[in-house]
Amino acid sequence: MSWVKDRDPEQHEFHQAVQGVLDTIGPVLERNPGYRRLAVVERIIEPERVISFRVPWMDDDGQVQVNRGYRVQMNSALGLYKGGLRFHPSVNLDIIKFLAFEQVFKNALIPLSLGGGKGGADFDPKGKSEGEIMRFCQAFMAELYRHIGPDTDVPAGDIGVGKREIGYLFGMYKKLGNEFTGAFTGKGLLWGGSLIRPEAAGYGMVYFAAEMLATRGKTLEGRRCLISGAGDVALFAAEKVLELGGRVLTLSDSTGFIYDEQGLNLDKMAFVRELKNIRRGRLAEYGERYPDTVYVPCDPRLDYNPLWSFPADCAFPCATENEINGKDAARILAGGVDLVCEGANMPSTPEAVELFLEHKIFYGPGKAANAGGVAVSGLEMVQNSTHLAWSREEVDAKLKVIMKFIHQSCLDTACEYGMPENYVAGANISGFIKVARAMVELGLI
Ligand code: NDP
Ligand code: 2IT
Repeated sequence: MSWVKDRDPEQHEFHQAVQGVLDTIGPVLERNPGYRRLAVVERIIEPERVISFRVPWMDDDGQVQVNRGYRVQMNSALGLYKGGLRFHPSVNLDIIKFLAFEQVFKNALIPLSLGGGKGGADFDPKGKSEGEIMRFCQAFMAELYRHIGPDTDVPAGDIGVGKREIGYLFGMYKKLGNEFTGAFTGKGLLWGGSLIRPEAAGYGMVYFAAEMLATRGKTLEGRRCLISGAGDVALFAAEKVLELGGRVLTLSDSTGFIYDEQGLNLDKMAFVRELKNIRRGRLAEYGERYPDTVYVPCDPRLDYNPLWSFPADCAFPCATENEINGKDAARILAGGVDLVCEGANMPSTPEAVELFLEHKIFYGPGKAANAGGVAVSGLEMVQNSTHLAWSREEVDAKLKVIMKFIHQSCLDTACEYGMPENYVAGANISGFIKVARAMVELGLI
């Protein structure tokens, strides 16, 4: 870690992600002493390639704006670079490196051969016109197109990049290359997308939670669930929780959260979808539409998020990194939660993770629990390369099988390495072993 920190002292999220993995892979290094001489760990930590570029574009007033774009091609030992693009003002090299690092291990857990990468820009899509979004996406792709391709690097969405942005990005890629290839996933259904891709991370996360509960003969039926976020991952997770008989009490966006003691139902979900996806509004409107609910605006003076303080059985963080700190974790436990499953990437701080592990609750780390998104991206690539389009039922059935497989490998690996039911160790060790073995077999490249 001191080597990692000395090289890039400012990259705190990246350090956190690396530390999380290093904390658990000691037993693998003991069993494979040769990995030290081959510097396998150092090579996994160092990105294969970092691309950083200028994105100049013109806003609606004719003013030229300049943003920064990134693609971190982290590791291609298992396959082409695969991972999403994030457009958010907080994006910097640190954030993209942490996400790319997590993606390598996540992709290694799914039963498809995919390497890992991540990209994005410090562009804020909020408040931008349709024309500005399109011009930004085109300007971003004017550079990124030369670094990606269906056999090299296949991006997808993440925060701030949904079907609309992927449309403009893919459209520009197609024009520049004069080729219609599967160089993106999360595409629209008319132009090569897969059914269930938008749902996949949220549905898959809930399937993972159901698998964890099933190990002790439990189900989601009647369970009170706290969910953060109101994007694709959160809303499809909420939909699946409802389908499996659970109760959804909360949702949040970047301005605040709602607590609905009666629980959301399909009508309320339809309202939120229209509000967030079509009108791109704020959850405060939910509080106005359903007066029996509580809307709590974000309070930057608080060092905890009151969303996590309500009595509940499950917590599903689906918004962003480090959204659950040690204080939140203590409140989650005090409220009776016995299952935390992560839709977001690295949403729990190290202090929170430590508390969850210490209390031996069900804890599904993001790199295992939210892998359904990239897994269905992989299925989209299979459909593209065979020119087939599978039905909803077919894709959903495959997603379920994949989540069951990931859950079982985490469980088996954790057991094999003497840490039964520790999904953090299970996920990190399973992913690490697969990538490390491939790197050794491919030689020093
Ligand atoms: P979206 O952009 O669709 O939604 C993100 C949601 O989180 C929005 O409700 C947003 O609020 C809120 N949010 C974002 N940043 C912050 C912040 N800094 N503070 C508070 N709230 C915030 O993204 P996704 O649903 O796709 O992604 C959510 C998480 O899931 C991310 O961690 C992502 O990396 C991860 N993930 C995504 C996958 C995918 O395929 N999309 C797959 C696996 C994981 P607002 O509505 O105000 O913008
Ligand atoms: O974090 C993630 O796994 C994603 N944003 C999805 C990546 C993908 O390539 O589908």
